[in-house]
Amino acid sequence: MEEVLDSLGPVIEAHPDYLPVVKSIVEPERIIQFRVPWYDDEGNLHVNRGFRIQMNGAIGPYKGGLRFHPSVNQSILKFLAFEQVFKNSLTGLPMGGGKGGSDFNPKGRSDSEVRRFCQSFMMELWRHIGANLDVPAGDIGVGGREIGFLFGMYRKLANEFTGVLTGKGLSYGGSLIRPEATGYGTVYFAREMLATRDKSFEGAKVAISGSGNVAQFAVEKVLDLGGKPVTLSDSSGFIHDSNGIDREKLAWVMDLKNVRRGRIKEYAEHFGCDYTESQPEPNLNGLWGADVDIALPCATQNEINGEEAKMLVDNGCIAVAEGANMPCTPEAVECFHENGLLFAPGKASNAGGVATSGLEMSQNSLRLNWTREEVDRRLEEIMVNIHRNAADTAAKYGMEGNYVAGANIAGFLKVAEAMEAQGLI
Ligand code: NDP
Ligand code: 2IT
Repeated sequence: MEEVLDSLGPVIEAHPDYLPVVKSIVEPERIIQFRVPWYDDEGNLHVNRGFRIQMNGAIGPYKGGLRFHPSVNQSILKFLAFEQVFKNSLTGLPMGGGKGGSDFNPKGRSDSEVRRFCQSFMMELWRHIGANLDVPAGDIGVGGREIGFLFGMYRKLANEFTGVLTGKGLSYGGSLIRPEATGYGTVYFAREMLATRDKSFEGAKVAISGSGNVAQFAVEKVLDLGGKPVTLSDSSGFIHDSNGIDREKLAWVMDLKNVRRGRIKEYAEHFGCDYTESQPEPNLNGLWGADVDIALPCATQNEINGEEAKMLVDNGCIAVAEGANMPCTPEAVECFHENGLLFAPGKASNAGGVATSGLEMSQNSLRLNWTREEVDRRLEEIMVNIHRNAADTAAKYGMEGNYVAGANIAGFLKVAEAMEAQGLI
C-alpha cells in the first residue's frame, strides 16, 4: 500500500476531496474465508483454507486470479487484490479488483487429487461469485486444468452456463490468446518503454525468471521480437543457457512444465547448460547476476531485492518490466530509478492477462469467439494505451519517466471518481 500511497501526494493536492477515498480504498469491500476439506488418493483427509478478497467493485465486477500455493494467506491476497484494483482500472475495461486462492500445494498431487480439491473449493466459492458479480481466473498454481475443474463444479452447483471464470478452455467459452496474454503483454509494454530511448529487443540478452504461464509466453514474444532469452527458473533453482532459449527449447519447456509437470533442472540436464540450486531464502538469488540487457521477473513477489537490482545495474541492464506481481522490492525499484533504468511496475506491464480476461468476458456476453489475430490486436492496443497513459500521467504530475507514479495515479483516478460519484466512500 505504501508503494501506491507514496505516489498519490500530487493527486491529493490537486483533488483534496479524494483524501477520504484514499482512506476507504485500502480496506477490502469484503473478505470471504472458508474451509476446504478434500481426500487424497490414499483416503486421508486434508483441510485447507480458501479465500476470496472482494477489494473494490466501483468500476465493475470484482476481477482477479486465484492462487494455489502453500505460502498463500490473507495478507498476501490483500496485497494482490489491492494491486489488481489499479491494474484493472488501467486496462480501460470495466473491471473491479479481487483476488483469492488457497494454501493448497498442487505440486506432486495427482489429477484426481487436484480435481477433488477444486471441487471442494468451488463448493463454497460458488455462492459468492457470478458473471456480473465476481469473476475469478488463474494465477500461480491455477492454470487451464484447475479452471476446467472449477468451472465444471460451478456449472453443476449454479445450474447455469455463464462466463463466471476466465482462462477457460477453448471448447467451453475460453478466449484465444488468454494463455499467452500476460507474457505477451509484458513484452509489448517493455517494447514501448524501450522505444522511448530508441532501443528494442533486437539482439538483446534477456533474463526471465519463472517457467510457468507468464514466463513461457514472455520467452515466446521476446523471440518474436528478435531477443535472446537466457534464463528460466522454478522454486528449486534456475538455468542459464548462454546459447539462448530458442523455440525448440521453449516447446520442450512447455511440455516439461505443462504436461510432465517436471523441474527446470531437467532443462540443464537435457540441453547441457548451467543450473544453480536455489538458496532457501530468497529463493531465486543468483539469477539476477546474469549479464543481460533486459530483465523480466515472471515468477513471484520479492524476487529482486536491492542487492540483486544493483547486480543488474552493474551488468549494464537497461530495462526491467515486471511480469509477476511486485517481484521487485521497494529497494530494488529505488535502485533502478536512481540509476536511470526503464522500470515497469507489474500493475502496468502484466495487465495484459487480466485485460484479455476482460476480452473473454466480452466474448462470453456476446456469445461470440474472436480470432487469434483480433484478440492479439486488442491486447497489443491495450498495452500501448497503458504505456502511454502511465507515461503521460507521470509527466503531467511532474515525474517524467516514472512509470510507477504514472500507473498508480492513472489507476487511482478512475476508481476514485467512481467511488465518489457513487457516494460509497
Ligand atoms: P505459474 O504457476 O504458471 O508459474 C509460476 C512460476 O514461478 C513457476 O515456475 C514457479 O516455480 C515459480 N514460483 C512460484 N512461486 C515461487 C517462489 N516462491 N519462489 C520461486 N519460484 C516460484 O504462475 P504464473 O506464471 O501464472 O504467475 C507468475 C507471476 O505472474 C505471479 O506473480 C502472478 O501473480 C503473476 N501474474 C499472472 C498472471 C496470469 O495471467 N497468469 C497475470 C498477471 C500476473 P514452481 O513451479 O517450482 O513453484
Ligand atoms: O494477477 C493477475 O492479473 C492475474 N492473475 C490475472 C487475473 C485475471 O482475472 O485474469
